[in-house]
Amino acid sequence: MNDGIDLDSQTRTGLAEAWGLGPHSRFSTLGNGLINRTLLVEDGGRQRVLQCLNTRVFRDPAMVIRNCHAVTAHLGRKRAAGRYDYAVLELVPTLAGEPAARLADGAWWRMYDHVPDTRTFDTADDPAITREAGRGFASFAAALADLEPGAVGEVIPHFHDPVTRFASFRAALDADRMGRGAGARAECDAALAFEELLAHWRRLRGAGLPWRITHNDCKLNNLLFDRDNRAICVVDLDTVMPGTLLFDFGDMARTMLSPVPEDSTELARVEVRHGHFAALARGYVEGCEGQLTPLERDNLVFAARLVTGVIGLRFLTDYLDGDRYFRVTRPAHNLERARNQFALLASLARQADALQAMVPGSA
Ligand code: GN1
Ligand code: MG
Repeated sequence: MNDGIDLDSQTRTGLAEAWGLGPHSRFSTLGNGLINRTLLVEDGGRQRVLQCLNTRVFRDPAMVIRNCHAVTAHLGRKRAAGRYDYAVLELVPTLAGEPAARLADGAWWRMYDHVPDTRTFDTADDPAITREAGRGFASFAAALADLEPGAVGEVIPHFHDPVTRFASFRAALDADRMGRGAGARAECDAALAFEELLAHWRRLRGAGLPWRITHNDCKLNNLLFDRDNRAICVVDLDTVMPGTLLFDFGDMARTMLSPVPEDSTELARVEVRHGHFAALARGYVEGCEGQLTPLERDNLVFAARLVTGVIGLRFLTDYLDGDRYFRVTRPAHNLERARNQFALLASLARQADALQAMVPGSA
């Protein structure tokens, strides 16, 4: 098989045996996730998505698979009953009837049906896309509101927890194991300033911020669109676990409000676009179908700041640590990502009040 993809023959054989793939199946790379490896496999005219779970990040792969199964089954039932308007990812069981395959080298793989005729965006050019995305991700979380809480476990403890992420950054800066701290002085100073957001976060937790089942990776490119730019299907369900809607809204904001992607070095262009914020807030509030509480609604801009800052901290921490977590394609990639996110954080901070006033129903 010569499909130009770097996949060793043992893995090809293992996948073919697990799912009964034909000898002429072709593999290609799909998407641009920073953690898992995703492939498209074409087998006799059928397209499927294969994904290898990064088990350094997802320490309990069986829990990830169980969560995905619980979520897709729940959404599938809702869709069948006409209560969920979006397509639902379908896990394709192995020939042995398992939801995932564990190959001889220990790697965990699972297969999804490919949703045809769809595309993704890394940035939103048109506010109509931003509004669609806000509504799509909100509908996803709203549809999970009646999923039994115990059905979904915490796959990565403290994943978005800003207190833990800040502490990890401080530890990486103190250790400075690669000697990169001095060259990242300005970014480290921006990261240290993030601490001022923690007091408000603690207040929100104390004020009863609702804990729900959330997606936790609501980047714009985790939503499939059709050719008419309608949102079709939420993907990348690995981090679905207990959290707050603020985590989801924050990730949407950080990937839709700026005109350039999270690793762009064109910092002068990193600026919140008001039209996109208004579209996002509107789509999001619509998609939540009344489930958003006043406390959540009044903290949507705070959410954008919090998550943008947390992701900036994570990129910078990984840079200081020697790029061991996020996939990088150039030496200072994580530092550039951090710089970009801190520029966006500064823009959000400057405009916070004006933006929050655009949220429908905001106090
Ligand atoms: C990772 O793998 P991907 O690209 O979907 C990360 C997210 C970050 C994102 C930054 C499990 O998501 O939290 O926001 O990179 N996922 C995990 O692009 O850490
Ligand atoms: Mg992801």
